[in-house]
Amino acid sequence: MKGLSRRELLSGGAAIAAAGLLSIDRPSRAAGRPMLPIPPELVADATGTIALRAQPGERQFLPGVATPTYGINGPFLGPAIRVRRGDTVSLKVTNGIKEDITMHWHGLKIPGDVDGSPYNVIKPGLTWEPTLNIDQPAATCWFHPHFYPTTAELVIMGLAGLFLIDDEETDALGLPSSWGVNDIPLILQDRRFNEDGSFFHRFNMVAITTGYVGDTMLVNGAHYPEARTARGWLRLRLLNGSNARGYRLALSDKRSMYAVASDGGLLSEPVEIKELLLYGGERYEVLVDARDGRHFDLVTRPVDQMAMNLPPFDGELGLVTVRPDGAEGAGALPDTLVDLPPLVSDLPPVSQNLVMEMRLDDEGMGLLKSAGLMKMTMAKKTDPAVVKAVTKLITDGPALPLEQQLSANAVNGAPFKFGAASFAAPLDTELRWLISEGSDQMQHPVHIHGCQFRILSLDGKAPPAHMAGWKDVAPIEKGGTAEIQVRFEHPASKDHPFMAHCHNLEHEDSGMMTDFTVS
Ligand SMILES: [Cu+2]
Repeated sequence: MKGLSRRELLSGGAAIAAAGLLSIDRPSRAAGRPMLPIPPELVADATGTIALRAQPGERQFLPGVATPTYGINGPFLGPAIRVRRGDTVSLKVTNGIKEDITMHWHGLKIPGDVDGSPYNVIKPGLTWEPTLNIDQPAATCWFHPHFYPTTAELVIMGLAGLFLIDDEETDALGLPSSWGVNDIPLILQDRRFNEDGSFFHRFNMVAITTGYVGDTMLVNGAHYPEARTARGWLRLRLLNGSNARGYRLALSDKRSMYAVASDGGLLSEPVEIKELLLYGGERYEVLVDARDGRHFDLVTRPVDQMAMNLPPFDGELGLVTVRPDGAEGAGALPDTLVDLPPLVSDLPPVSQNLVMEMRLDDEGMGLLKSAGLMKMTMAKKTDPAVVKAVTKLITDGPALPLEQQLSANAVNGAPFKFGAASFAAPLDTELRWLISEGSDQMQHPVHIHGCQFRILSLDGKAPPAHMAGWKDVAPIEKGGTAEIQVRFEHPASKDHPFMAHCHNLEHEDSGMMTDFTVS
């Protein structure tokens, strides 16, 4: 087994700490646990400009181990960009690392030429300056590179940040809004470390099948941190910024969460939930009643996703401890939120199918099966020998030749190809699209650029209430389907098309992506 266990890292850490090598960036600590890092808010300057710089860095995620990283305006992850509906902002994105990147504004309704797709390449040392007209409801969006085919690795290294949109309607609701005090961003990511402390990443047969399988959770770039918050109602802004892992989130003391917003903005009314499935790329805002001041953990429970129940994900796992022991914060749970436009009753028939397709999954699944993974999953009991064998496949399986990687997965019968402009969609028209998958049964959180859509049905049934608002990710799994109502309000040309792709970043980087024009 190549990867070090956490215990090995911890014991190794003691020796390195004793040697005095502690001058590197690390989340601040209280009583042995890191404090939850809060990404700094970044608003436009007096000229309407927001400057971002992707740069290399180093961070200590686990005691005594330095990990080379990328970050945006810092060593790991990025700031929380904050704009208002109606703003025009000029982004200046400088590439300070030694490889090509792009910067995609995930969830923003903007034209294809400023979208930051694989077509908006920023070469090392250069600056990209798109102007964004913000005209959509308040939402928790995010940004990350979308360079093909290295998005997965760039995100693992740390390039990602939040992109918050405010508007008057939301201001008037009196939601908890004190950043880092009772309005708490939580970026969930899993990682695995090599022996030298660097992030593990390898495009092998397991990666193109299951996507990245980490064994260490980071929240805002800290492992199992503690958040000291206000007492009262808390607003948790949840982002699944993981490459491939889905979460089954709950609170450790079984208290309720009240979903108030999905990917693209507020719901019509709060939805009480005890568990929240959070797929790759998705965001939800939930309110939690912490008026009692008692601490609790945000936990994830075992998910029904291939290879994602290896330890420590084989039981309930604490992600962050919330200690609401500060002064009483302002804000409460409203009875109602916003008037969502009703779904269109005379929607036309399906005009576009998006079929996620896996071409080497039999091979990948075969490897996992012979290592005993399916049997262990069915038995719902962790077997150390199987864990060891599967972990060896994850860490030691040989990297695929690039040509094989790029043809491993596909959408609508073809792996992604630059310049294909695979289909065209009409501007300003309500459309019905159908998202499905081939015979692979795997999980595909499908993301569509340039829009916020509504899920009409999941597997033929109405979506749960918390998924009935604005979405830009439609998760399908186990041969499932998602029917959506979508409208494009901005153009995308053949030179700068919109993308539709699986947000499992290893699937995306191995061809499960297509592009389309809007005019
Ligand atoms: Cu996928």
